[in-house]
Amino acid sequence: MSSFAFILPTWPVAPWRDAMIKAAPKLDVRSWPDKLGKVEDIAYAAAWLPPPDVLGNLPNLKVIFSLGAGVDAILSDKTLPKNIPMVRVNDPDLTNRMSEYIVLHVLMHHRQQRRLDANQHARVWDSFPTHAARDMTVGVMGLGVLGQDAARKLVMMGFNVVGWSRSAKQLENVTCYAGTAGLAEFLGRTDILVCLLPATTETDGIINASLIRQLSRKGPFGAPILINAGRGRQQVEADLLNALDSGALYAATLDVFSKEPLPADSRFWNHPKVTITPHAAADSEPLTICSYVAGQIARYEQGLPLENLVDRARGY
Ligand code: NDP
Ligand code: OXD
Repeated sequence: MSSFAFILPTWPVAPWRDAMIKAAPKLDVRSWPDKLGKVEDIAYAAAWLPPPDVLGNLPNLKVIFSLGAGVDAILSDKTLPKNIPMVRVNDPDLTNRMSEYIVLHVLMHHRQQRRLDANQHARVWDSFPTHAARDMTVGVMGLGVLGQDAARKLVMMGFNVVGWSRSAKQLENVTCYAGTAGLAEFLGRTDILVCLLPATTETDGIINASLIRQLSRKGPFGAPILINAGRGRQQVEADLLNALDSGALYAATLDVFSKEPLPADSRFWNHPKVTITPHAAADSEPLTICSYVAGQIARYEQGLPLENLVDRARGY
């Protein structure tokens, strides 16, 4: 019988074991570090933030599963065995959760909910003017599984939506830009920048002072807004803080940070223009994700191609 192992140093493993046993009752489910058994037995491993060396020490591993959509943490393991296929999560449940988050935070900024909250606390009845969604252009960086779904839902809400990706895309009612050649025009139209890019060497530090300078200042608030639910590595945090302090950025919602958990002494915590969420934009729900993983294992054992394979050379 094939054995399967979870490697989840930062998550409680019990709900995942229970879910996997439910999703694949015939699978021998183990977990690192204490319930791994003989390393030779493990054919399948599912990981989130695995420590280096663990995957590399499973000599008979056939498939690696990332329990998240992003695979940067697994790929950063220098001891990762080469030539073993890696499957990442692409599931409607996770996609819907991310789109809820993006729509929620675009609307929060657009309708100035934080100003309303502050007014309520101060018992101030201030019915200030608002503007239409069509007056706001949301630019989605990363038009993959998550970016495309968020873009479609923002279009449904009435926003102008533009998008940017590595290769050219066609999306109904979304003006799409691609590559370095398309970046400046994309940024120049963007009032609210949504980042749903993977963390790769090409996207590291992409949200920096130069990028912020290129964003539109013609929107309703006269300065752009940032929503980053991609990865913390993509933002130069000193540049973000400077831009927020100077007014070059009107506000930001940040779900991801260069160091997670965000250190208690970070200036982001109590910055008046910043909304923080703890890398929780789109949770991986154990039973949903385990059913997806079990489905991929069944495909593999029937000789069918695995789906949502990571392109290691590309980095996502
Ligand atoms: P996909 O691989 O489906 O999409 C990635 C998109 O980014 C693609 O459109 C790709 O372009 C584009 N892209 C990659 N590199 C570049 C580049 N150098 N320049 C321009 N565009 C680029 O990923 P998902 O949509 O599933 O997920 C995106 C990311 O979201 C994950 O990698 C993860 O970091 C983050 N995430 C965060 C979560 C959270 O809770 N905060 C939860 C889940 C994911 P192309 O289409 O041409 O390949
Ligand atoms: C991620 C995820 O990649 O939670 O961040 O799926």
